[in-house]
Amino acid sequence: MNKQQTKEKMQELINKINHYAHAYYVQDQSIIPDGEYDALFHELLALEAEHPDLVDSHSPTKRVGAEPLDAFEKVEHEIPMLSLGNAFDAEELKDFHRRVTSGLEVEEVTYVCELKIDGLAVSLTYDNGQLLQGATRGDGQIGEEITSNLRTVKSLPLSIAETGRLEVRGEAFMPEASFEQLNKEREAAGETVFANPRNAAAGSLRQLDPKIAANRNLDIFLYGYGTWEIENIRSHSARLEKLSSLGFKVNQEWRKCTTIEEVIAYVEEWTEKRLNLAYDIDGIVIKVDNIDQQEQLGFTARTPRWATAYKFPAMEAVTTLEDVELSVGRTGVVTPTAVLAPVFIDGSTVSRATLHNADQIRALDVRIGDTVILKKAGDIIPKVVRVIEEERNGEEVPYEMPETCPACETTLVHLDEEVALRCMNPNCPAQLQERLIHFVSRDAMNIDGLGEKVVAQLYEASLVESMDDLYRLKEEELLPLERMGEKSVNNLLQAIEASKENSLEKLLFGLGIRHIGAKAAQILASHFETMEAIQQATYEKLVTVDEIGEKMADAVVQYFREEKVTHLIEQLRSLGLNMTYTGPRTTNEADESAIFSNKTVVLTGKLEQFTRREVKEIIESQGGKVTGSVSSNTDLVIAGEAAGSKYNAAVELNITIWNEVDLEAALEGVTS
Ligand code: 3BA
Repeated sequence: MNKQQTKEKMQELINKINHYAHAYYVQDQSIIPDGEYDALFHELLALEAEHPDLVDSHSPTKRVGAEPLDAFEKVEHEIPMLSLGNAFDAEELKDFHRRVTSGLEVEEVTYVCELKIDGLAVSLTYDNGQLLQGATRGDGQIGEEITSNLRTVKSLPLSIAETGRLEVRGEAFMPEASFEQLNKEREAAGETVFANPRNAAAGSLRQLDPKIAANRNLDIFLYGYGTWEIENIRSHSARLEKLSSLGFKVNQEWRKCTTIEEVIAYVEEWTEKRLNLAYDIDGIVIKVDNIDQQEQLGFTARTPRWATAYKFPAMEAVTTLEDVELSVGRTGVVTPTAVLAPVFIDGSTVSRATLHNADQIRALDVRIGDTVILKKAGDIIPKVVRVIEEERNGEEVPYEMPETCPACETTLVHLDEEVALRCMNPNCPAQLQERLIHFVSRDAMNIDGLGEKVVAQLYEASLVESMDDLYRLKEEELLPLERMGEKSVNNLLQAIEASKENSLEKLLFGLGIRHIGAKAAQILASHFETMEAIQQATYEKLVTVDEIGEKMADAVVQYFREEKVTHLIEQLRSLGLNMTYTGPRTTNEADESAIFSNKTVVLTGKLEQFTRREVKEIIESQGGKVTGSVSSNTDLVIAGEAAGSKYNAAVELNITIWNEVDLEAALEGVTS
């Protein structure tokens, strides 16, 4: 190859690598195997090593600059980076809307809603198609030049297909999983851990050696701009699309809203959905879409009048660990629970949190008396995430897990490789009670009036020990108990009686077979139809059932092999419990004749004839899927009394809406 050909070959490799990297890091799509990507990368590295004179400074191999810096330079932003005003509830969003409409002297205005990424605001300047400079926001006027650190962010293009000057702005952040991993490694290395992903991202970008940032798995979403000397586009939404098409990573959850009610619906939708995101967001940013209108509104001292930030209630709180309590689950697992000084967090007061197991207590090094950070995570159950060591005064007491069961004093053991400690006593009173509590719970036999307290009461009075005992309870045994009047006794006995008619899956789930949750129970019951068929099903037969895995099949076979189980089922049968499946017939999703075949349905408001659960069951049995919020993917909205924002959203998006009469008509002849 001559020089020209080598240069062309290198450019071709760069284009290919950039294309695949864009798919992988920006669009989250892996379009070639890792090995092939690595091969291209190494081919480029080799050519560059052979021809140092031909190396392009924006080559993807040049993300990590060579030398650590002594200090960061200060840089002045060409156009100041403003800050955002806040709104904390729907009323304040409506106030914002009133200010916008009256400022513009219009009735209606189009907004763009975006997720507010909880990271570090940065600015990136491109000229002549190349990334020239990256900087922190700083005080909005002057920031720090951190180009070599920002170049390491793999989703950020080093070159773009526009030659005009362009300054894009966005949020650098660390994904939740990378943060967890990083802290785990730091913990193991005896280093201090970061309090949250935001601090970890900021700490990484503040390093003078770019190799550190390069190893931190940072990411960036772009949402703003300063200097825009490329194609003149006059709406924010079209600019976001332009940034996407230039290869920038733009968060794709943004939505145009034409009323403030829609904005509020978006806020409510993400207040729930944010828990499932792979990164932290701390609110929603609402922006006037039209840029001429933005300019007309202008800004006050430091915040634009055309945008505001809705801030979510805090999900973290600081409190003290007062004690550790142990509970024994129905399978014998002993779980430590933190008893905390009550704190208000994300809408409720929290005074208990799970500590999972002894390993977790050791990993956190949490001691009684410690000041701790409490977090509401995706599963809504609060957990202790960190100890604030600086707050220790030396009087904190380390907690040791006991060696025996707190309920029956049997020696605790670790099964297989499990971290959990278990009590193996099958007659452990705590386990017996927990099994009963599970048996009567909503998704199992659903016996009203039989809560945790009543179960404990019945157990302590030696009236019930096993599930079948419940069906032998007599009025005269119950009446002498505390808080058991004639009326509550009657109600309770009636609820127990009524539960005998439950469809098989409820009983099956209630038995508490390992690995068999409510969903697996439903699948097994509808497939086998009778308890007998399930009792006799072989492992081979069980694993052929769709969605029943090996672990589940194994657990079912093992369970029904027990003589005690056979006896229990016999007892339940002779006491009159239904042992057949009477639920809806499951229809294949692909069955085109099913009423809701491949349809995404949203329920809103209250129906007269059906509970929400019933409607959901019917839709699912007829091939449909029920989701929580209305979007362009929704096929149908079923609206009852007092339908709210979802109804409005459906009208707005032109989605078919049914009322209860429509639903009944469609179900004619399908349900009993
Ligand atoms: N949009 C943060 N400011 C944002 C451009 C305005 C703005 C933000 C935003 C002022 C986010 C203040 C600092 C700043 C760029 C100024 C967002 C987010 N829009 N989606 C309206 O996701 N955190 N922050 N950043 N300019």
